[in-house]
Amino acid sequence: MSRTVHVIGAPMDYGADRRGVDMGPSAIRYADLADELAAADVDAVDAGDLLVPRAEERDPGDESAKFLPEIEDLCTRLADEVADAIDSGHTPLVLGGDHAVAIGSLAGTARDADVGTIWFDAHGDYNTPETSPSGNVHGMPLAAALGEGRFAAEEWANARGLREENIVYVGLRTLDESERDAIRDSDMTAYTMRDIDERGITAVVDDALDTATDGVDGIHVSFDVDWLDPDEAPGVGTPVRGGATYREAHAALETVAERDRADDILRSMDLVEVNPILDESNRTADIAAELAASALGKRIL
Ligand code: NNH
Ligand code: MN
Ligand code: MN
Ligand code: MN
Repeated sequence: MSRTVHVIGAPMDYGADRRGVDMGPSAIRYADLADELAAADVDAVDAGDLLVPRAEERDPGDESAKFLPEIEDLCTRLADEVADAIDSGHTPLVLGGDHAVAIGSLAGTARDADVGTIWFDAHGDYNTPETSPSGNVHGMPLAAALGEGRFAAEEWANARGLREENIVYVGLRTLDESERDAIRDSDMTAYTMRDIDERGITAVVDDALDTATDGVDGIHVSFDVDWLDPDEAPGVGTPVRGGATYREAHAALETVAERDRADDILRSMDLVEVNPILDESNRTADIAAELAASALGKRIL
């Protein structure tokens, strides 16, 4: 039975300081996403982009969570589309946009199911409006989904069936002070780049999959391209050196695909934070398109 991937563009840059990440969906499509998905042997339906008013037309408003009403509007529509795609038996692939779009993906994928997630990211994305040093919502999606701090009162942002004990970070390398304590106190599991150095990426992802899939209906893979080393993926707004190599990133997602082949665990996926303005010859978008294929089952042999 072949899989149908439902591609949804979420060209939003309200959640980050650097403009340009709203062009991510175009850049990833231009990087031959359709051919890559065909090589993964999946059927793909491109649902186009959600409409997003330009940030320049809006006022950022509350400095502790900038553009939150605009993010609510986009994420509410995205959650509905993700949930509908899953109801039709399809696998949503959300193209960002900054990582705040994951609030919508998670709310949709975990609307009527128990869900775990693997978070590939340099960052923890676990700030709340109360703790964020920047007020940028792309640093908050996991806290929003879990209803932490002020997000307890933002029902649209809460991912009903997302279970904290099934959330696993892979390859963290920079955290804000407040996030570090909150992650330590949480029931989430966190593997840092150091774990990858010591044990190798496939062993770490295998453990992450065990935890993320334990007792749930499936997992959401949220892939922030700043997880990759900036030498590989320079087109990101918040680069941090010491990231995953090209092969580590593919091997990580090939490991997800292998588990999915055996146990049918992959419900939905995000590819976020591709910023074509900061990129070199679209190489970050190229890698993003390739990585989608690896996650969805493209094999070398
Ligand atoms: N932690 C910082 C903040 O809250 C940076 C977050 N930036 C990201 N997250 N790109 O993935 O602003
Ligand atoms: Mn569909
Ligand atoms: Mn992120
Ligand atoms: Mn990041």
